[in-house]
Amino acid sequence: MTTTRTRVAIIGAGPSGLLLGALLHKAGIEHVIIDRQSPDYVLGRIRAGILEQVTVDLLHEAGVGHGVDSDGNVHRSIELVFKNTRHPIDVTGLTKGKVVTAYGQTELTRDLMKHRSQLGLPTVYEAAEVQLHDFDSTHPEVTYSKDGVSHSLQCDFIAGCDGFHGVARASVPLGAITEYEKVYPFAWLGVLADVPPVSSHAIVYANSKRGFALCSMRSMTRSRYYVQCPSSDKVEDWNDRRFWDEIRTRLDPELAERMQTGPSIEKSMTPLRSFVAEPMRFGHLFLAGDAAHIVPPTGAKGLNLAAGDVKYLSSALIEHYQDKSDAGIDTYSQRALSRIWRAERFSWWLTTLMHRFPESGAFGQRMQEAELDYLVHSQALSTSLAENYVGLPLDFG
Ligand code: FAS
Ligand code: PHB
Repeated sequence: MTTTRTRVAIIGAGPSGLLLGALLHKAGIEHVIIDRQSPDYVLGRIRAGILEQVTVDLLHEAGVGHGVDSDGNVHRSIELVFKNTRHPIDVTGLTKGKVVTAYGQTELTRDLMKHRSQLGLPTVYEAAEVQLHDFDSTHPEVTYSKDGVSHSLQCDFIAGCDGFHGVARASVPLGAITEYEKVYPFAWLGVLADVPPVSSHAIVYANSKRGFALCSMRSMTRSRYYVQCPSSDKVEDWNDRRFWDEIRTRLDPELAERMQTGPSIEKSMTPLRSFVAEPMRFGHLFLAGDAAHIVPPTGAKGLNLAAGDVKYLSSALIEHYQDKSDAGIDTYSQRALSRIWRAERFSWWLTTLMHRFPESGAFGQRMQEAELDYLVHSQALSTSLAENYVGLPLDFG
């Protein structure tokens, strides 16, 4: 067993762990990132596509803003489709100038990985048997094995940035954690294709009798599309032809006509759930990102919530080491959870509004259409949608 020591052990090299590492490095705080997968595996997971300004600002603060600046697509509106008609929502006008940026999580993660590699920061990929020890004491420890050699990493703090299926939350004694969960009765089938996006200035969200559809992008030549499908469906149930035919039935005629189709380069099924674990701190262990919460991707909040957690946690750790104050550490969980629950509400509300719920029948469809009709004609409700979509400020009341 080789024993090393650092200040902060970060479990997980996804967006949360990498962004936390970049911010701690900038503040001169020693840390090590440990992930059980390889970099290629992490990059191979196609996920989020829309960044709030809070997230873009954090990338700049971490010194990793060049990619989103050069290749991100700024969006000032979204479009809602219902009853075969498309309605623009002027997100920027309704929020006094705020925008979102279309920039893939894969590209963001690659930027963070490259930054980390150029700095030569300690990152252990393909670590096995990662275990957390004594995080309720002042001398927590992470053990793992790598290429058959056992390692012990002694540290001051552990950041559990290891996602929904990670080891950090699972290491917390059952009595110390409360979990809130809602599983939705459907999934999203996602397709990536090298065809020009049907809408390059606005994400399109469609409510139709056949189910939800979403039109997004990764660049001007690469599109990201989703359709709601039964939870029991498998990726192999959907060949490209079936996907392209189906998504066009869910859009308005003009958009369906305009959509360019082509071979999928990635196809994946995402189950939808809302999940929050409380609290997010256990002694010297902190949870951040998907390790602590999951939202249905409808509201494009997952990655952005993770960025918010990392901002709160990095500030708290920097304050601990630089100002010898634990005020940030002591309020981390409560501050993060306040913003998380607001995003959980928004993601649940938009998912409930836009998706087909078989059990709610024709009346349920009419209620959704009536609420959408009210929304697109109401300054108040469209402003509420817009201010949540661009992301609530980190210091929101
Ligand atoms: P991640 O899950 O990204 O990263 C966790 C890391 O921890 C992984 O690299 C993993 O290998 C590692 N790890 C896990 N267990 C470990 C262990 N025991 N030891 C060491 N390392 C371990 N969000 C959106 O906004 N829009 C979307 O469209 C969207 N689509 C999604 C689709 C899917 C299938 C999933 C799962 C999520 C999606 N999300 C989406 C949410 C997603 O973007 C997350 O919010 C984001 O990945 C959160 O980043 P992390 O917290 O870093 O967690
Ligand atoms: C995506 O581009 O993957 C994306 C965009 C907006 C969403 C969800 C996913 O609401």
